[in-house]
Amino acid sequence: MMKKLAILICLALPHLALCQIEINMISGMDGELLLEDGSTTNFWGYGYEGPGGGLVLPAPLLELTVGDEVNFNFTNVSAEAHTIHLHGLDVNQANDGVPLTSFQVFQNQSGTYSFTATEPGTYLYHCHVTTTLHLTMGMYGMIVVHEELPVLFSNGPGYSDEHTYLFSDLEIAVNDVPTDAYPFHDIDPDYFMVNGLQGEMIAADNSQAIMAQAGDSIALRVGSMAYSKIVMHFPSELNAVVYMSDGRALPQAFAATELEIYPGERFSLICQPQGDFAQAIQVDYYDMLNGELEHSNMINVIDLDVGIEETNIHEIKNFFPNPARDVVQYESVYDTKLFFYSAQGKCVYARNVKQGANNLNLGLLPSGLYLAIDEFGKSSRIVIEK
Ligand SMILES: [Cu+2]
Repeated sequence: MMKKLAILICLALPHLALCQIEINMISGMDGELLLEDGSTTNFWGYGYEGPGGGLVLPAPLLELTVGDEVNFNFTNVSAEAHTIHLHGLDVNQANDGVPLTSFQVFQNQSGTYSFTATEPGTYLYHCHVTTTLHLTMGMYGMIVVHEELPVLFSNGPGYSDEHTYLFSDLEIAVNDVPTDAYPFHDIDPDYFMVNGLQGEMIAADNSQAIMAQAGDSIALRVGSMAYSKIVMHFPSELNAVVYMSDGRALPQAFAATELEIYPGERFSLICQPQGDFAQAIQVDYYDMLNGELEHSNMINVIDLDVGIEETNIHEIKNFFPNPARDVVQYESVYDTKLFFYSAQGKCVYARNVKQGANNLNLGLLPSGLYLAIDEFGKSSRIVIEK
């Protein structure tokens, strides 16, 4: 994977490449976050300097390799002081971004956090000034420290592909008018995100989907900066095994169909999909105070071997009319979400459906053959003819 915009100076030694990494970011308070309903709200965050840079939520994913010597430079272009806390990384106190023991960076000043990436794993970074407010405003990102080889850790399991999912949430009233400092439990989130995207925006962004063939080994790096408790639900066909927690290998790896992630936690997993795995990973967000389910998001899992022409899985439901031009009726035996895949295997559209008859307007899809798969892996074909 690319280390975007990082400047690398590598010294090739007989068995080891030591890299000096310079990361240059800005922190700011004038971000604009697009929400699922098309509206926007304010966010504060980090981003790369220069052309193509600017504030993003979450902050840029940092990919390092064990042994990298890192200078994480940032310039604060906003009115309030900020820091970068390297959450979980083995750094010394002077470089960990906690204001009292490290340093803050004030308006139009720059600072550098220096550390060596000693342990492979999944980490986070975030601002540690008035933490509850600056976090919920969006000042967080993920750091992955890779081994030289594509393995989770030395003598650990290997993988052929890798996905990162950072879960977070926000309370719209706070982001719209960020005036106060809050105790942690006063944040009552009402927008719930996967990599900064909500709801149908996740399915619409094909890069969020896991695409695999049976037998592949796919690494998942997951972490939470949410104020909610996260529960991931893995279809059993994914054969998800949790190998690492909070930047260390677990003494005993464990198979998971459910994984709870509390605020600040990270896990590294390997999935080895088999059978009818073209489903979705459900991500539930629970209120930390009363335990109520607040929201669910879906991460698509696509079987690259299921060509639309040859699919024969569970043709249990049908569209009427079929072929259709725009509005079709779809009968569902349960409440679920339908993901529409083009003949190229790309998820192009997603819609919630209720138990019973649903009228769906598919008029925005170009003419062609589509495979509609629900959250339980049941599929139907629909032809759109304009
Ligand atoms: Cu801050």
